[in-house]
Amino acid sequence: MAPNQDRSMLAVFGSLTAVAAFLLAAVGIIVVVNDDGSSSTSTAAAPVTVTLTEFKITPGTINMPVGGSLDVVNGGTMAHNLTVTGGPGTPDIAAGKSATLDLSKLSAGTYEVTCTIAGHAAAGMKATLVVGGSGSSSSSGSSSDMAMGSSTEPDYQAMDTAMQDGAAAYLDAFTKYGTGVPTQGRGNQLLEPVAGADGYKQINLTLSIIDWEVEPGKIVKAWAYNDQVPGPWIKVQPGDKIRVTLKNDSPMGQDIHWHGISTPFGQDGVAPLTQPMVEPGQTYTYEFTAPAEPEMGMYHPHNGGSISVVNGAYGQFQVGELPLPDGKTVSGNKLPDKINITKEMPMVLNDAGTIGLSLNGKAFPATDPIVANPGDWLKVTYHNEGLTCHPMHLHRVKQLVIAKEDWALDSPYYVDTLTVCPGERYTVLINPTADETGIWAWHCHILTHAETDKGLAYMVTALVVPPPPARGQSATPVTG
Ligand SMILES: [Cu+2]
Repeated sequence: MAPNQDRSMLAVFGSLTAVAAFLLAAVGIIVVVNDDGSSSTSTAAAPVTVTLTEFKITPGTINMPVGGSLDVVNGGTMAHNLTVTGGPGTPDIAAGKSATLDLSKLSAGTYEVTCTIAGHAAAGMKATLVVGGSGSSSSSGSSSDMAMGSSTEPDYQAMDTAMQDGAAAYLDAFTKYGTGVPTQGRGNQLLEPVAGADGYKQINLTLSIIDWEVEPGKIVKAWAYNDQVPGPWIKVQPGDKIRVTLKNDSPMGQDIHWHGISTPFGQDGVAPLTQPMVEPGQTYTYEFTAPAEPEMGMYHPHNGGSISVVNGAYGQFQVGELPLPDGKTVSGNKLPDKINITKEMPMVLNDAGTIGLSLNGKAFPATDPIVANPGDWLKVTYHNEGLTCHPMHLHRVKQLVIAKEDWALDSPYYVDTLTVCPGERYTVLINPTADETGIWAWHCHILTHAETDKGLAYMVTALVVPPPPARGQSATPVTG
């Protein structure tokens, strides 16, 4: 990674567009190689191929003749199935595998097809199946996702314009407000309870379905603790006596699991295994003593989590502060004898449900940039509350991984990309230097988690190290 201070965010955005253009060019042509080695363009109709990915069924409208079958390919990274609502379906298909779905018994008509694995249809895995319609081959329906294939030539210039407009709006909002493009609602509000007369620190959590603005103008039904996505960032100290009162204002049975936090069995929050179900309208109280050593956990429902968690019911639960690698040497770099953290924050990843691909409950351009001055020590804990892994890439400024979940690493290590899978937490330190000023893109490197044909999107934020230098002009356009 060569230092390249001229590379501003917009230049980076431009290169992402080029990647997108390449992907589009790559999927526009379908060539069938015949047995004799010759090739021809495909015109055959059956069986029709359907591709499953996170979280989309392609094409969005599947046209199939009466008596036909579907070739269902799992092109994603986790198991999926394809099921006609009220009708036949495939078994769960492992990533990279395929299955044939015999639909010869279906009469002409229009059907809904989904992946029936919990949460996947809600996350977008729904499509329309037209049997015996006028179309003899499949065509792309509602899909606007650039990597998903389209029979028409994409408008690359419109994509470039959208990319630049979106990035400009983000930078403009940051200049004006110090935030992403403003939206209603803010998650991760710090909740540091104080002990009452009986020595307990009381925490009140109400779970309900609220309107949540994920990105400007996009309001979804979120399952939220105390009207926040993520829910309040709860911070207590080792050995604290904790009392949490849960009020269930949601429509299904609840519990709270303290993921990664050492609690007695009866407080683990797994109904009906460790406690009775907290029915809608009911209140339930947890009481436990926080562990004696620091732990970095999260809290979320266990019962019905495939619905409520991806829809926003999650938060950081922190016991004390994990130890820092004071004075250690990492890859030849001696760390200070006393590291002073200037700012700490959770970064909660999600990719499904009503919230969808997001960082801390917001999608770009509503994601707030994170500011760190040269010499600052920023401490960020990633939590993955979604359904798939995310390689989180920060440009130029390295991330020092100091802890995996509750355990400080004996040998911390530097990364520029850190993959965080469901249920995992990693804590990283970020310490920009004076020659690392800039507005650095910070995003999931699964490109369709960071961009659409409308420009940057979803799991993208920025690390701002003031003062950002002027935007570079190092790339000379070549014509002819
Ligand atoms: Cu991702």
